[in-house]
Amino acid sequence: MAQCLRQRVGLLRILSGQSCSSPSTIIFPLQQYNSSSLPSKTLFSPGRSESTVASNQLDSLSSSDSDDDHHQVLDFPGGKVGYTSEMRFIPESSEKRVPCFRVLDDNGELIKGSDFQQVSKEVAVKMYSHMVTLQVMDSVLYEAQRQGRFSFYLTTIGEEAINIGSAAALSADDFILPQYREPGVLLWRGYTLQQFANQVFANKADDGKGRQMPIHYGSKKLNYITISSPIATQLPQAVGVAYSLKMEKKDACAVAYTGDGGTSEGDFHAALNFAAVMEAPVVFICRNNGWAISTNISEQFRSDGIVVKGRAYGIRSIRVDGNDALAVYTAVQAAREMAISEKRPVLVEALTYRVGHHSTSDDSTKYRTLDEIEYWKTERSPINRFRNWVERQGWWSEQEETELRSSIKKQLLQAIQVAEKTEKPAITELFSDVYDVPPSNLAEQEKQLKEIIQTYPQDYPTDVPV
Ligand SMILES: Cc1ncc(C[n+]2csc(CCOP(=O)(O)OP(=O)(O)O)c2C)c(N)n1
Ligand SMILES: [Mg+2]
Repeated sequence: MAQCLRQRVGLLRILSGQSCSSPSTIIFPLQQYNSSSLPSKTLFSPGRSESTVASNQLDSLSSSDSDDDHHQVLDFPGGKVGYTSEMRFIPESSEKRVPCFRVLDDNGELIKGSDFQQVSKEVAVKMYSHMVTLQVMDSVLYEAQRQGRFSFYLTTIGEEAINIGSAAALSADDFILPQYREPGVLLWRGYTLQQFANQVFANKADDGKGRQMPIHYGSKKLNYITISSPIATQLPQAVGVAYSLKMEKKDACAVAYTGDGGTSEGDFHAALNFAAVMEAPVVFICRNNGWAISTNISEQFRSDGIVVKGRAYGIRSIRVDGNDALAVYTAVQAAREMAISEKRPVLVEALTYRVGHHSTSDDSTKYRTLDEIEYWKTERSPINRFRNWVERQGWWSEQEETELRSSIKKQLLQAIQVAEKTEKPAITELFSDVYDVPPSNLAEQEKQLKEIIQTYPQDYPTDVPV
């Protein structure tokens, strides 16, 4: 077996993009050579990337423990490859699944010998408070939607550790390209509860001027690109953002979030390949929560999740326990550091579970059991786990918990009242901000819309100024 090489970043071990193979994942060309027998020159140019060309991987492998005597290599475009006379296919999957990086056990106890980035009391308490704020915001806004006060909502319940753990590991200069189940990242960056409420109520104070569906947040000030409904479009866009950051020599990266369902889109694959080839400083964070609405992951892919897809594209990758805030924080911090300093993409697969329904348009009990949901809500709660750890450090108490929850609830109820009372944007706002001078067809559409509203007022909301 070829020796398994691992990259180390601080204490954290990350799956190297190409060269680490477990006994059952045979990477066919890499097993059949011995570095001492490599020809000194290659006939083919290795291309631009010093870190990812195949010839470098061969050079960097110190020895092969194969008994195979075919220690010969051939030059091909892309670099030298060993050859074998034995016909062997790469197996479709390894026997062992890629392990999941974890720091805290289910009880919030630190696992001995864990590679983890220590956090200060201040950061830990801020992380915990934001996880709770997100949870309370979700429950209050979800209820408000069920009362019919606005049209749609989607919770992040069960994924608070991914949201807050990753947000805390990033810098404000990093650009976030979210899917939609990452409002915690925006919360961490300073988006206020009032701003969240204004968006879902689509009022005049909303940053998006009420043009988007609820939960499609965005903030130019906070480098949080507005959410797009079509799944995975943010992924290739993130590569472009990352590439421009690299060209401008910024000490920042792009961070793109996707769900497991997002990886079934062509855009995911285009983005990974594009990022690898362009050596773009982008961190892809995949929240693998088991479901894409009612489609289980078993119907989406047959690979060992998402993490192994990184290697297929030549991207360094790690699998992390998405319900462990400290593990997410540690891994994302290391991924960010590598992305920026080494100018390369990194993929983080965070395993988790979507505890809520997909959205208010879904009833998840139609396709999964209540017991399963309850188990993840209670036994595997990322909030309880992190709370146990923070309490063990002596940084949190029952009294602080009660005060925090009641204060956030009050702030939210107040924010909802204000948002609900605030006027809606005028209908003309639908047509502004795209063109300096609106073209004639758009001006015509605006005129027609106003006429239709005036003719059929009963079919249009009365609170939208025409
Ligand atoms: C291109 C496209 N196809 C389908 C949809 C409908 N849709 C919205 S969310 C979703 C599931 C996405 O699942 P996942 O990426 O796993 O995210 P999760 O909801 O689990 O966080 C689907 C299919 C869409 N918005 N865009
Ligand atoms: Mg999902």
